[in-house]
Amino acid sequence: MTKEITYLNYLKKERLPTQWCPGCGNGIVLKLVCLAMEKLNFSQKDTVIVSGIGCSGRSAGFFNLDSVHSVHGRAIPVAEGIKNANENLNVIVVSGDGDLLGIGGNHLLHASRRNTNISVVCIANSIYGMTGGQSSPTTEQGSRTLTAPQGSAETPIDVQSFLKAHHCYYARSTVFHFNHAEKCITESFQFKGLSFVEIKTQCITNDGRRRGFKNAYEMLISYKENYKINNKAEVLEHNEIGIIR
Ligand SMILES: Cc1ncc(C[n+]2csc(CCOP(=O)(O)OP(=O)(O)O)c2C)c(N)n1
Ligand SMILES: [Mg+2]
Repeated sequence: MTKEITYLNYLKKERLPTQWCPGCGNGIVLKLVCLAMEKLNFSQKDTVIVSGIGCSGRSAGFFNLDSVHSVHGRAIPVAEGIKNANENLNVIVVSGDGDLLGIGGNHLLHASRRNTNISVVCIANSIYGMTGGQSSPTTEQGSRTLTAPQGSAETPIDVQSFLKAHHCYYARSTVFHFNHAEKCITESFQFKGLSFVEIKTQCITNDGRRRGFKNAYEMLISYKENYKINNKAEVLEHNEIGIIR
């Protein structure tokens, strides 16, 4: 018997291709989220997507589900409100690193204390992509950005410790490690409590080109070279991807 729902059913096909730049990793993350929903047989009726503002914040508009394109930094409290109003819904946030960890960072911090049963997928492209490539909370130390032409002086934010302290789920992966990323997201959707999955992904237009990458493929390969999988870690090192248990 053929399955009724395939991952493509979770997308508004008439809105494809997306308006994102050629080489953008956001589409890979959309596919990962759809595959995880398909694997868990999420019904379209009972699933809601919430995004904030940014290139990645446009994600909500591509899902063939009830969705909210909310305010900058406020995707998590909007998602919590939806979940509190109807606990039977699968409530998923898909948004950017600047949105969730910069302007929205305080909401993540305090949502972790409530440990509401929502899933957050963070598209971590290490810059504010939409506004031209300013440093974001996930910018690597030494990385050149629009606002740090000599290289960022700061270390990237590490949210795993407070999420772990509040018994939330944290995983990190990259768009290069496609199967690993799918596993991280699928498990996060099954977790009863707040889950946060950080997916490292490339922005060739406003980040890669400034740092000397010729194309998005080169950026993808850099994830292969720079990140090692460790799914048994209690704490992920800077160069590790995995699931914290
Ligand atoms: C209150 C408010 N402040 C600032 C902005 C400008 N702004 C739009 S998108 C964005 C950054 C988004 O970065 P990120 O969440 O990393 O998304 P990306 O574009 O990188 O996918 C900013 C600062 C805004 N729209 N609203
Ligand atoms: Mg970003």
